[in-house]
Amino acid sequence: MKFTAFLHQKSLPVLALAGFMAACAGTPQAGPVPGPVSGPVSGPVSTPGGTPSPITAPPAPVLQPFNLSGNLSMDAWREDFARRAVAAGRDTAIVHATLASISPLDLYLGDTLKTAGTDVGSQAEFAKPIWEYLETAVTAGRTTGGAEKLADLSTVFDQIEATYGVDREAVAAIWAMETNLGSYIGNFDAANTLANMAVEGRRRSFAEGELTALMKMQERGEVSRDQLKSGWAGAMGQTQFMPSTFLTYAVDFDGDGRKDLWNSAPDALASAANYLSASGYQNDLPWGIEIIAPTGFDWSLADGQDRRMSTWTGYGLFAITGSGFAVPETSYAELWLPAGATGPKYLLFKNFDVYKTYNRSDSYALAVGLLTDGIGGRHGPVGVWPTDLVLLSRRDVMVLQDNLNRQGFDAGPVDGIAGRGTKGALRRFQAAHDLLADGYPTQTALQQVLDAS
Ligand SMILES: [Ca+2]
Repeated sequence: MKFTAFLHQKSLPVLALAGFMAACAGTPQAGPVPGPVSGPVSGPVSTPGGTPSPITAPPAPVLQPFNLSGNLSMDAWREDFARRAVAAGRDTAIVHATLASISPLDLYLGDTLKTAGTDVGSQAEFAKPIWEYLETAVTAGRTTGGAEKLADLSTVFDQIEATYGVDREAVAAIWAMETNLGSYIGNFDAANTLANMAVEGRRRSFAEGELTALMKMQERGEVSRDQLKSGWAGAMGQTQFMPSTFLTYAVDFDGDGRKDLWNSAPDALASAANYLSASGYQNDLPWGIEIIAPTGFDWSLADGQDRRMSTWTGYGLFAITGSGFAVPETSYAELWLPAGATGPKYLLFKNFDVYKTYNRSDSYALAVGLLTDGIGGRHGPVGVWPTDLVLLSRRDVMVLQDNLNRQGFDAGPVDGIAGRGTKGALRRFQAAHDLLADGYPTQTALQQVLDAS
């Protein structure tokens, strides 16, 4: 009950703060009310004998007033959130230090609503054809740079593999993908970008949870306030950890007593390996294997279901490199067609889903997978991307989703994002109409759906 104690402090700024908070929250509290106290209180306590006993608990520090941020919504949110943080037991000085310098960012609170921070559809993984995304994500610089890092830091990677059971190429691929191997870690203040996200509102609960984690990181003495740099969405350091992930998975691998994901590559890489390991990484299986299939293969089997490798080989699939599948017959994989039946095709294993714990997009996970292979000297894909296909705009996708839903093929919400739900509905439509059932949303496929309406 530190909040009660802090209200008892008779300083004008706190009284003003309490009145302001009551006005904002609409609660019937006009000022500091000495209500029931269940925790330690400051001030003399009378004993039955009438003799004052000494104070046993130190007085809770007063939360200093904040300077105005320049945005009224931000100021009101901050007063309320700071009060709740202190009430929940956060250190008063750290609450203040975390929130004192926040200010509105155009990215979140500008007039033009260029809210890249909250609009999934505007993220690069979803907006471009997958081959355009991969052109910028899987570059020669990242694969050769990653291979050089494996050589430069071979001892560290030996220790990471031994400790966490995660392949070095996979860790380096995440590093390459997230911050270009530590060369760009973002220059936002994590507290400020998360505060802006909270004020913007659509992800307020998430952002407040991450701010709380940021405060706990400081309370533990693992980080200092001034080092908390992040990307625009609050992910920090060379392997881009959100504060809540940091709290659970960050490690001090170089042994200097600090979990420095910003400046220490060993700390950042071991933390990423720790996270991948906890997410279920399997070091005896690949993330995926590019395949080719016999003529007349039923592409509707790319339905998101895991099947045994013995089943896939029975259907006639084999590795495009010509070698056999170097995985157990009893292992499970999913057939995935990132660009339909005419593009590169993959069997995906558990590690693909592990990559998606970093970023839930399939395109992201494919980029990490291709970087994993490329850093290991195996460059893919062998197949050619069908760049001649005419893809759908976001508006076209909404028309497709709406028409699939009307015809009883559940495409999910009409959101203009051709995710797995939409592709699955299209695949079922195609199968029902004896069309090539690869579920890939092209202009041709849209026209077929419209013609059937
Ligand atoms: Ca360290």
